[in-house]
Amino acid sequence: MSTALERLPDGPYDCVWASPGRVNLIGEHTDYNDGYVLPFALPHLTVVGARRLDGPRWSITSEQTGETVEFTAGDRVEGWAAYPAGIVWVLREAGHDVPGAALTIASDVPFGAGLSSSAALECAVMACLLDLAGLDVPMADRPRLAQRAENEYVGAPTGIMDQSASTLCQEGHALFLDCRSLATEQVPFDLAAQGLAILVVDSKAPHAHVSGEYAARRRSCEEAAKILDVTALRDIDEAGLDAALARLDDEVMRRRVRHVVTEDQRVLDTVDALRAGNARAIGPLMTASHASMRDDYEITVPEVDTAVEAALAAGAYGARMTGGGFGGCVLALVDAERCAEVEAAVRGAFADAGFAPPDAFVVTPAEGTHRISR
Ligand code: GAF
Repeated sequence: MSTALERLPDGPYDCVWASPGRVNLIGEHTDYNDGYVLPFALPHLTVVGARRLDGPRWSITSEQTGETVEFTAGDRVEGWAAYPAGIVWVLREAGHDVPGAALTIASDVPFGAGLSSSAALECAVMACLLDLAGLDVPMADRPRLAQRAENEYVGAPTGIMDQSASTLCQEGHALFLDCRSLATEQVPFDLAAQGLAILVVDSKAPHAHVSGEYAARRRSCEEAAKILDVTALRDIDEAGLDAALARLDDEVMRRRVRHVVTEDQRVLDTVDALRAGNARAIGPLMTASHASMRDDYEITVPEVDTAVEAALAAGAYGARMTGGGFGGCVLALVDAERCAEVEAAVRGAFADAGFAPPDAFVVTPAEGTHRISR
């Protein structure tokens, strides 16, 4: 199968940039609570070729659909092209003189699978526009800009994890990000050295009401933080959890808070295990994270629960849904030589349950946003 880079139509381009999708190893719905996340970049890339145009006008062409969307400054763009248009908007808002450009996009990041295809698109477009403009905006400052584009232009109230992962991840590492200070640590994540692998199962579950449910979870956390008189749920640790829960009347809100507080601790414990070179130890943390998303945060669906259960029954050390939820992908930590067996078990369980067949692939941590010379 050809890669996105191979499918990118021949230029000429003034520059070509690539940004990856991501999986989150652990730390779900913690980013907008000022908490901790631990994503790594996928080898799946969104590649953008850019050619400078005269005047403040932009055209975006998708290699996949052949569709071209054109806009000028101040236009309101909808649909998939809202992501690149949002980047033009946010860079101009930040006072940058964004040159007109024709952008051509090819992508290997599965769309709608919870693997951050939108962040990959945003980050690669931003890299192209900054390159064309000759602007040296540090990589560390770019996720905030891309998140603002997604929040304020596209209108999705997401946190900062996906744009940070797509921009800052390094090959062979998971990115430990403190979403309050934005401090980062590249945590070595070389599973092959320990005979292990991460199997990704794309459940293909149809997403329904995702954005409304995401916004509702976020609102509930913010309301809880207000009641508890803290800036964000990050300010509550496990030692203070019971006392915090006792101050909340609403049972649903109590469960949301318990997920966020315990999930932050699981990220810290996962990072400790990886720093100690003990990747197997993260398995139970992954599985506990899944249970918390299923029972307390209520963001899983039968397909992902089935994938997790089948992977564990087939001998995975741990398994969990990754990403925003209501479908999407599951990660399973498995012995490298048992990937095919675990995959077959998940496929069997899906067939038994009458679900559409899932996709499955093994991933290793890849590079964040980078320039392509061609
Ligand atoms: C989505 C969001 F975009 C992220 O910011 C994050 O909240 C994630 O869901 C859940 O951890 O990917």
